[in-house]
Amino acid sequence: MEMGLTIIKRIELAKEGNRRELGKLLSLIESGVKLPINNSNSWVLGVTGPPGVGKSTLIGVMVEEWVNRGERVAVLAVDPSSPRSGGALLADRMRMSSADSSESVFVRSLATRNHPGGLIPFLDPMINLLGFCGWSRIIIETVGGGQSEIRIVAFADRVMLVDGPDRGDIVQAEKAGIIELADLVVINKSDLPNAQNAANSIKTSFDYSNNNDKLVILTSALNKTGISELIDVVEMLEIDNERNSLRIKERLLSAWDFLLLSNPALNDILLDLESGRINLDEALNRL
Ligand SMILES: Nc1nc2c(ncn2[C@@H]2O[C@H](COP(=O)(O)OP(=O)(O)OP(=O)(O)O)[C@@H](O)[C@H]2O)c(=O)[nH]1
Ligand SMILES: [Mg+2]
Repeated sequence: MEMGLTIIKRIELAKEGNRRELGKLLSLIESGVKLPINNSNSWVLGVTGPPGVGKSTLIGVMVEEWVNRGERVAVLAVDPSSPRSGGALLADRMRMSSADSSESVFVRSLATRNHPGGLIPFLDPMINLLGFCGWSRIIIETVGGGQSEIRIVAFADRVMLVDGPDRGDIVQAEKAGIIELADLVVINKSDLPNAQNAANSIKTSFDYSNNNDKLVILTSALNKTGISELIDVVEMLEIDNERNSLRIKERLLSAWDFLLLSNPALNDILLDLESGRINLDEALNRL
């Protein structure tokens, strides 16, 4: 019971703003410990998009704006492609800003390679803990355009897709189905040529599809333009029912996959399938 006491004490400290304890609790969650916390009203924004479009930089300037508005912001950077461009970059940026604001920012990197079954089972408990500890804005950054990124952003109830001035990337996102989950599309690097054209052509393609309620916004994280407007828009987003049910379905599929992948009989069943001793139906029954 010593263990339980310690965890409760840790949660208390983390709630008082102790970041070390918060970090430890997040590690405990990653190692499979369930925390005795009931909280389901965290504010979460998922940010995704192709590598290098400026997601981390953009999140950094958004965080500054949020902190200026009195929010406490926690960022979960999932699989940062390099330590420099992921959590570390954000952490550096925050260290450069005033000590006061760094109290209001918490950044944590998460690597899927540490978790063969994926991060999915830990996201909800992490989000709950952060919300419980008073982090009023929680951001999840993921890189790429594959199934696992969709699965991760589905844990956010607001989703922002970031792209660059090159329209090719958005086509990938369309194929992967990320667009369906996104509430808004941000074309970052608006300081570069073609950004306005890219935004226009995306808007046009939305008008011809089922996406005409989706907003397209231009920002330059580098020059800090469009940031305040972007925050205004994100703050006003209403939870969309149709997108929400898509997200909930993704969460259920994730949980289902995890259950399957963590079944202790899985390896034996796979071997039996391979050797032809059983068929798929029999495998399902055994699972
Ligand atoms: N010109 C310009 N460059 C930018 C802008 N925002 C970010 N960059 C640059 O783009 C590069 C990638 O930025 P990151 O913020 O690391 O991009 P990311 O999307 O987080 O990258 P990954 O996490 O690796 O996918 C860096 O060199 C940034 O300085 C912008 O608004 N304009
Ligand atoms: Mg990044």
